[in-house]
Amino acid sequence: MPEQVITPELRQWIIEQVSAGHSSASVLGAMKASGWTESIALAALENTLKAQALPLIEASRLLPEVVMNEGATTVWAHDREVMVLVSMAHPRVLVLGGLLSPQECQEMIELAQPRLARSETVVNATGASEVNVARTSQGMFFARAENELCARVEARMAALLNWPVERGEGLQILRYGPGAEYKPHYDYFDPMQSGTPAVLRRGGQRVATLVTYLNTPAAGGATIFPDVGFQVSAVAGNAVFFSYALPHPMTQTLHGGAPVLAGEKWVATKWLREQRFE
Ligand code: PD2
Ligand code: ZN
Repeated sequence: MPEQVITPELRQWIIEQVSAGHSSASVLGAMKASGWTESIALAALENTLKAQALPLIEASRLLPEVVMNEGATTVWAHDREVMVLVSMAHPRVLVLGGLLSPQECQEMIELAQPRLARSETVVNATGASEVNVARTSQGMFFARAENELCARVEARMAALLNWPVERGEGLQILRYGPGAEYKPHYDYFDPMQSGTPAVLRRGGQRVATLVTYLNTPAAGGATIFPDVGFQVSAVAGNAVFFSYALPHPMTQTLHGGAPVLAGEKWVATKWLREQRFE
């Protein structure tokens, strides 16, 4: 009976077995046959494959990404210089400064505002997840390139993230009132949900998210990543970007909008798809 500890040797053995073509199930069977408790064997298998396999999957997939010159703190995006304030590898998260000008933030809010009012009584159904709030949050979508501002901002985001405009959804604008929050969720479509195949026909999976803050709330409203204890303050014109190579929690892209404690919060969200989104 082996000691029930996941050693580097055990991890190495698991990788060898899987690399040699043995299925996870047969590796699990072999571990159980040699005395491992099923739950511990499963945990060892999952941990090892996550640590070894996720980076391989990430490396083999083309994802939206900011490409910077070595040592640079800013990146030129179409028509504007954008600051890269924070860069995290796992999960892949970037905090960007000055993506939109103060005037562009204001104009985006003004263009969205009348359409929020009209959709007041409509139940919010974004498909992937819902804004969980008490009547205080409202949303609307702009069509891609619907107006000059959207077209300009989308061209900038596409250049910034090296991802064609056609693979992006239209900008979604959200307004959170006092007390409103967005409970932690994933932005990808859950492969186990029955409605997902239909959603995926229109551009494939979501692979990355860019949330741009259109104002600075008086208090609260940070974007939080609970898996990694990380949060991004909502500051007008700044943005948080994150990508996910797989529609799986192992990407650690669980995120939410913390409650707005005073004032209001406006964001513009751009979701990037694998393929052309029409
Ligand atoms: O407003 C946010 O901070 C936020 C948080 C989580 C926005 C979204 N998700 C989203 O638009 O998906
Ligand atoms: Zn989200």
